[in-house]
Amino acid sequence: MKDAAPQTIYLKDYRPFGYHIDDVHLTFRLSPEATRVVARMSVRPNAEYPGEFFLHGQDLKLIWAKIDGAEVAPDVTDAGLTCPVPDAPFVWEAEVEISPATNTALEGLYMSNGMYCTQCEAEGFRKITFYPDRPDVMSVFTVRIEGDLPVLLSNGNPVGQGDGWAEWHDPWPKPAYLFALVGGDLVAHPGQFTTMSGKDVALNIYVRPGADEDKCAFGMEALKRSMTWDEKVYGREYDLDIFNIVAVDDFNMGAMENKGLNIFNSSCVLASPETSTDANFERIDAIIAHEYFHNWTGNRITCRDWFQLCLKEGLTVFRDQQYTGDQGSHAVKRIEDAIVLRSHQFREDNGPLAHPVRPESFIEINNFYTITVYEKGAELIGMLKRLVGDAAYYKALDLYFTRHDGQAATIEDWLKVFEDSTGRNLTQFKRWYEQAGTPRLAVTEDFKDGTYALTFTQTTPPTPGQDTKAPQVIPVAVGLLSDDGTEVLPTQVLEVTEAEQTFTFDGLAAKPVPSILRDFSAPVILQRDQTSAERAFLMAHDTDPFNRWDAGNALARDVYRRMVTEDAAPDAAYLDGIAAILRDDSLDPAFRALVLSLPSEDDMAQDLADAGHTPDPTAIHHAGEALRVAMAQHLQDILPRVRADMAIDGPYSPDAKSAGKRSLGNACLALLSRLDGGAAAAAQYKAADNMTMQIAALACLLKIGKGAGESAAFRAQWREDRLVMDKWFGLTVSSAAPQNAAATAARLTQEPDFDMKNPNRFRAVFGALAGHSAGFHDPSGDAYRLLGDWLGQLDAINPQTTARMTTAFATWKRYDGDRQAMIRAVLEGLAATPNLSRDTGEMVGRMLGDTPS
Ligand code: B3K
Ligand code: ZN
Repeated sequence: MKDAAPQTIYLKDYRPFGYHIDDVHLTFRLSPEATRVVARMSVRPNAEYPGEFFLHGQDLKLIWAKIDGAEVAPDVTDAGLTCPVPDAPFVWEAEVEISPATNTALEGLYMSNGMYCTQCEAEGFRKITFYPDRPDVMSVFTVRIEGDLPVLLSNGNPVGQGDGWAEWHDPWPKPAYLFALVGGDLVAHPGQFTTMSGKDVALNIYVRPGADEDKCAFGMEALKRSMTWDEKVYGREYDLDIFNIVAVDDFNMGAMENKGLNIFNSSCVLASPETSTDANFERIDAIIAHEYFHNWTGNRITCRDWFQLCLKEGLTVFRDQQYTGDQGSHAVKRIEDAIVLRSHQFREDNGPLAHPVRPESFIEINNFYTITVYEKGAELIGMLKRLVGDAAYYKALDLYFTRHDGQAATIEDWLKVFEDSTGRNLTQFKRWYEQAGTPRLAVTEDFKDGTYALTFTQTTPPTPGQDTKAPQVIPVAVGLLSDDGTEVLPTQVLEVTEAEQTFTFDGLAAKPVPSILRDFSAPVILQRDQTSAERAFLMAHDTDPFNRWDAGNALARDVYRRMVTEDAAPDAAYLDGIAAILRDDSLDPAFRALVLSLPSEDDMAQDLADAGHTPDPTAIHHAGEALRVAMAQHLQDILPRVRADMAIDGPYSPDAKSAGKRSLGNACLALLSRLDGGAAAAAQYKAADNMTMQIAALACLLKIGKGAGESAAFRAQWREDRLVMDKWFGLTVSSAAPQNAAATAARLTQEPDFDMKNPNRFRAVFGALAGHSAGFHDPSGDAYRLLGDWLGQLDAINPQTTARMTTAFATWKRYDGDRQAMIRAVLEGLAATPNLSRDTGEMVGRMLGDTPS
């Protein structure tokens, strides 16, 4: 049943629920198309906030309902039910019927390859039973599952099992969004962990029997590393006897932190050297850590309402970033995170989908699981830590865990903890949560009589619903260098709080070279007139690795931009700068690989738009290719030597050091392929004994228009491995020539193993198309229409994935009139789709500018 006219929900309208649910007993009788769910809960009126007894419920067939054992006839709508209830504690019971097998939205209880599984965050529990499906209603769950399946799992600890049934009890009160159930023919990869206070925890990763069984070892090690790390760094111990992870093929996102029963997209947990790349290993490690860390930041302390989503997500992302940094290099991790933030979050901030880290309204909350809430949310935690210092940060976190354990908290609670434990006033800092958009921080310098001055001016452009912005507190880490590269002033954090503010440094013998926004200390755009010579100097000498990389990146952007707009030849300062870095064997290979990488084509489109040009994706693509050829020629004497130095003897290991070497070796290979017609890549493809080396070689070949034979061989070799095939589908689209990208994607949808119901496969093809800037924006408009058609079809099957993928169009206003007209037609066509979901309707409306956000 479709909803009535979509309603906007506002933060300002928050009201607590009128009842407490002290405990819940659920009984599931599993059956693909007619699962019965009996719920029994102890209800108590909330004396402080009396209200109507409304239980959410969606797509449920009510069989019966009882209050204190007597049957009642509630008033049921397509959003839930209301019922007259006693003004005293009572027992509510209801039985409903649901159909997991036909639930293609993958929200609530559904089936994936014969396995029952659930996804309840944000509002999926209401598709399982009638319940106050809101995060501030926390209760103790006991679950009985009946079904003829070898493995039946739910949250908490197992309390009993027999032939065809199992019972679970979770002692920790939790909101319904953390409920989970799994039933299927599964095998466990077991593990064990002893916590810091000596408690034994049984660990399991469950997969379907067969090939996946060999792909669990890395995930298990990652889980143990995460458990140890959270004890060591945050003093947080696990709190149940068992921790289960289940791999599921059909999943709308990466993974889900259900209490004691994490459910993972199989692409985010299964790994083997032959089938997974270094990037896969690093991502799996980070996601396992992220979901595990949610046990404290999300589960023990949850969110009062969905507007507070960043409370758990920003903090948990920050924690997983710290963890990944600890596994390898903090500098490299910081650069990688900044690349993602600038490319995707700044892009979101720049368009019609911009919203604050804590939004104030939404139509469909699933549309707000965004990079702004997650990654910018994490940046806010990082800024707070930088402002108060490490020791004060961990002290505040201890207070947060003590004060709010077992609660559903708010951003106000979070900031109050910091205010109380540090004495700092965070009123201005809170604007970071409330104001959307990326602040621009312009800086000018002055030097006179031994005094050096830096003047900062901050402005944030208007975003939907927010025309004016107040100044924010921006921690700017600054160091000063002398002209021989030695540090005159080590890093200090300046706190920019005014619209315009000057900081002075006295007693300097000569005008220094400033290194500003070290370690990317705030998610802002630094605007500064800087010569190529100064950038090249910083690229060679900055003692802050982030800014050293960033100086090279800024040079690359200049060079690239001028190649597009002026047909200029690449600047020698840039080419000499990267040559010097590449040659410097004292530098971390992963860092050198990052210095060799260019801004993406989409980054350049944004860069050009910011500079007042209308970007032409085709011209950007050709300039990028020409720049790579120029780089290859300039570096041709060094590339083979460095690549050879990066060779690794012995068996594959995904550790950060080895991965860094492969990353640099493959960056060299990509450039070399522009010179040798692909000979080295073809040889590497043949010799490869792990996926990182194999797929990098294939990508190099396809990029230069070769590799048809290798691609076919790859397809044949890995046809049965769905995760490797997702890579092949994606790479085939992303390496197509721009004018063939849409046709390539269309052709792939005809392959027998293309399955639009599987989000991984759909994203492999269409995510790659949307990410292929020149192909997606090909002047024919074919890619726009192809994606629009497929999203129109997918919406009826899976609204969440559809809505998310509409963001491919979010930058449409950057482009020329023809492209805009074609995209508008696609968006309007989607908006007019009969029975369009609330999810997609909201996204399309915001992009067309119809819905205020
Ligand atoms: N909390 C989940 C995301 C839920 C998304 C709902 N549409 C995964 C995570 O952030 O860890
Ligand atoms: Zn999360």
